[in-house]
Amino acid sequence: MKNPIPRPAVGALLLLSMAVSPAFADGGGHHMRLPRLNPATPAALIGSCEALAAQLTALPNTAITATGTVAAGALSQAGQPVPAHCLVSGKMFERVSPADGKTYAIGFEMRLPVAWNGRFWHQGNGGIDGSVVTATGALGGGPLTSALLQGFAVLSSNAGHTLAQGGPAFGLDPQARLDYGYQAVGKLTPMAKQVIATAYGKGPDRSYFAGCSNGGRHTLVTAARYADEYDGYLAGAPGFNLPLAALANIFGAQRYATVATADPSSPPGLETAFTAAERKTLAAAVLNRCDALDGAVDGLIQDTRVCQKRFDLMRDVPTCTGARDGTCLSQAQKIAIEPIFSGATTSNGEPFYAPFPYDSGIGGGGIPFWEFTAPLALDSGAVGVIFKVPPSLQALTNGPTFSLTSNIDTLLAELHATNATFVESALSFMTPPDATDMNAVRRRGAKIMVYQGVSDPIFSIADTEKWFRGVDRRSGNDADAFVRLYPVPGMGHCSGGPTADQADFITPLVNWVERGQAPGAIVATARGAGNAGGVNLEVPADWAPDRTRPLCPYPSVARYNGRGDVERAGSFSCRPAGPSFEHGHDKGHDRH
Ligand SMILES: [Ca+2]
Repeated sequence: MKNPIPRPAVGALLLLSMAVSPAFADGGGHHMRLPRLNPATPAALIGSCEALAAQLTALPNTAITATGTVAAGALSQAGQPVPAHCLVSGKMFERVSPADGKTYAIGFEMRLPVAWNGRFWHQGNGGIDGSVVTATGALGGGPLTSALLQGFAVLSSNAGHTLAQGGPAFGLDPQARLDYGYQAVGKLTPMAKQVIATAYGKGPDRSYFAGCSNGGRHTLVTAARYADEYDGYLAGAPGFNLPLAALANIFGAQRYATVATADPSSPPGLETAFTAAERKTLAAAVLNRCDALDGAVDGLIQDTRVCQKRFDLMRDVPTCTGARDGTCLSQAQKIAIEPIFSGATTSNGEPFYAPFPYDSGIGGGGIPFWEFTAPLALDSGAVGVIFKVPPSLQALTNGPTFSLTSNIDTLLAELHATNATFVESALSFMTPPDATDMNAVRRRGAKIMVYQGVSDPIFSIADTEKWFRGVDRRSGNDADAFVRLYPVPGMGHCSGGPTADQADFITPLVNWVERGQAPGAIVATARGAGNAGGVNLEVPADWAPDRTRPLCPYPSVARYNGRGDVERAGSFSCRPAGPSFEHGHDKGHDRH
């Protein structure tokens, strides 16, 4: 159902070719066939891994520090042994910072399968980077597969700094900020392709970029900045507005602090504002109002956008008449919490980040970290030291005080600011330069797949949906030809929550890029007891442990067919959704 909508001039031909043909219209309204990219072809590693080091001495600005063979089965993923590969470690652009005297470099590793599938996979990592995470190309909770398992050559990097040198303190060095934002990717990409060409006798036939959270941000930033270099993008929970989302999380902490019953600056003080029992009470109230909208009372809300119209925090959650006991929210709590969901604003009511939808995962186990710990321990350092101009040393030495007492309007202005030292603002170096203009990706014949938890508490699915609609507009209503967004009901940030979150996005992406097979619904499995990829303890006890659901491409949603086993994806179909989230819940968040 997500094939291109037939257009009159080419309708009949299009219908015949829909199964294999990606699209026909460009953004200017001209009908044109988007390029079809040829499938990658396999190759084998030439010679020994150990001998490779001697062949890589002439790489510009690069030092290879180690190469070594990793035997088959030394790593495992998704319960499967990873095939034999060559591990190449190195660093690029090593330098001493004039700002802080520390040594910086873009550290990386590449894992090159002996039996290679002809493809390059650039793994974007999460958080504030700073670690060379093992280059397996795995995504999501309990992944079914990984890029390395499938035979990709995989690159992972620290994006230009090491956490061991002081966490967010790298933000004091202007170049380290830019490398983290986008420049490390720009420097690593040609190096990695050259390593691959040396190792296999040919460069990658097809190149992919993927990651979740900040890795999803890297993915969409790369799509915007380096569209000539990649053919496929897989973005999980893309924090493409990361500086604004981080500030929105600080805004949330300041709201929670108004109703905390213990010192909000030290754990678990902030959480006393909205306890685990109270979050479960809210989730139950949302389910009570919205679970049946999709035809199945099953603990999942597929019709997120209609739910936002139906659910009312003030009306649908009991208001405490006496002391708080977990089964109600006080009027003061409701007033404190509502703006966190309706979307962070400046002091005069101007929205600066998206609203967050009410969903079944609000009571999930990953929520308190993002809502109560992160604003004081992560967002403080990110906003205060890495993003804003000028940086604030208080954010390094006392994150809680920084986040709980800083003026939101001032911080927002500082995310946009530059000075003589920091010549690029956070909103420039961290975000895609023009996020909804993905036409260079489209014209190349490349494809973008995005997935995100509806209950993600740090990057809002509403922000990503708005991005998708923007991409659609900017491409002449042609987003279907090259972008898919898969909301995952109940899922928190990247994985987990009361949800079915185990799915393979890699295979459908490759099939779309290289075979023109546009993806429709993707089946996701709940990771209940016995799951080989890693059990998710939040799968409700009354679900089949291996419950399956179709993940439906936005804007369609999964609806129960009215018959068939409610535990099986086959009993659901992707259907048009109700009115959009914003149309039904319009509080002015769609401003540009
Ligand atoms: Ca339901």
